[in-house]
Order: sequence, then structure tokens, then C-alpha cells
Amino acid sequence: MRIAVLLTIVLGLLGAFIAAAVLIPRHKAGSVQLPSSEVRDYQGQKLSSINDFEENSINGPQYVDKDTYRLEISGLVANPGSYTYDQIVDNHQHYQKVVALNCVEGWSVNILWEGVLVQDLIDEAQPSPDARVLIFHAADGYTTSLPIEYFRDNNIIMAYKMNGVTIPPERGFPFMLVAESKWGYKWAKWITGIEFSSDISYKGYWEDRGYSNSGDLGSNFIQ
Ligand SMILES: Nc1nc2c(c(=O)[nH]1)N[C@H]1C(S)=C(S)[C@@H](COP(=O)(O)O)O[C@H]1N2
Ligand SMILES: [Mo]
Repeated sequence: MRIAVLLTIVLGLLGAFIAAAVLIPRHKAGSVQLPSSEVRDYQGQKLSSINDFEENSINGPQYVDKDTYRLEISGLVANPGSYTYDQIVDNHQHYQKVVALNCVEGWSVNILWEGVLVQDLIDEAQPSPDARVLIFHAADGYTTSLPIEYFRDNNIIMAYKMNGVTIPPERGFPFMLVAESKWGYKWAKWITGIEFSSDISYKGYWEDRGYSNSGDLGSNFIQ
């Protein structure tokens, strides 16, 4: 009789443990990112909002799938490659800076960017001496180019966050080039490839339509 009671208790407890193990949700590896609100003040500076951008992309917003995404490094390099989102974000030093984007249409936004240094990607790619420009390719077919020395000289970053939140699809997820001191059309969004080229007269989407190839702020943007 005693044994029967003991057995019932033991079996009952065992059943409860098994049920708990199956039913209670467990933590997956890594951390779960909860939606956070964007930073609007940074070191005494007022920042613009993500919502202050005007939507004027050539083919509308692009929705890039993080799991199948690859960044293609190609052209005049010893070490071409195809990198996942995590390989870019997790395997590189992170940098932050506040930089204003100015569109030729007359609006601007001041944003806190976080990203990886393009020079780190250049160093990994090991460009040949013939490589003079980097051509950025994007998910919507957009391209734009900048001289290879521009990135080191200006500590240019390729951003994955703006105002402390992951860049939303409409604003260029997964990566946007923070082309400091250049007009907005040099700030490639939805970057899918960086091609190293010798063609210093290469013209991107807007450059080919008459906008200056240097894209320098302050210079006349119409050639
Ligand atoms: N892939 C891609 N990147 C792009 C563009 C675009 O159409 N496609 N437009 C450029 C222009 S003209 C500006 S001003 C900035 C900011 O664009 P947004 O306000 O549409 O985000 O993105 C730049 N990068
Ligand atoms: Mo623009």
C-alpha cells in the first residue's frame, strides 16, 4: 500500500516535469531584439527622425530578406567574397557618428549612424593597384561610385543602424552608405554589392542622368 502511494507520487512528479519541459517556452541561443524607440538627442545635439526622410527611391522601398541576403565583394580584388548579414555586422568593429544627409531636392536629416568601416572591408578584399573606385550595387538596381581613397580619408561607414534602431526596410535595410559630405544620391541604400573598378568615369544612376560624379556638397550638383 505504501509503495503504491509512493509510486503514484513519483510518477506524478515525473509527469509534471516532462509536461513542464515540453510546455514551458525555452530561450533560444542569442538575444531577442525588442523594438526600441529611436534616439533623438545625442551628446547635446538634436537629431532628425527616421520619419523625416522623403521617399523618392527609383523603384520604391525594397524588402531584403536577412536570411538569404549576401554582400558580394567583386572586381579588382585578390579576395572576392559573399558575406552574410551577420558576418558583416558581427565580425567587424562598430563605429558611430552623427552625419547629415542632404538631398538635392532640398531637404536634409541629421542622424546618428552606426556601422562598419568601409576601409575594413577594403583591407579584407585586398584591392589590386588598378582599383580606383568602389561601385555600390543595390537591391533595386541602383548604383553609385566613389573614389577608393575617399573611404580612408573620411572614415566612411556602411550603416546598419540609424538613431539606435536597425535601419528599416524603407530606409535601406540591411546597409546604407553614409557618404559624408556628399549629396544624398551617393548614399546607396539596400547595398548588395561592392565592386572594385578601374573606371574613374563610371556613372551611377543619377550621375548618368546629369548629376555631378564627385557629388560634393556645396558644388553644383548639376554638371
Ligand atoms: N538603392 C538606392 N539607394 C538610394 C536611392 C535609391 O533610389 N536607391 N536614392 C538616393 C537618394 S537620391 C537619397 S536623397 C537618399 C535618401 O533616400 P530616401 O529618403 O528615399 O531614404 O538615398 C539614396 N540612395
Ligand atoms: Mo536625393
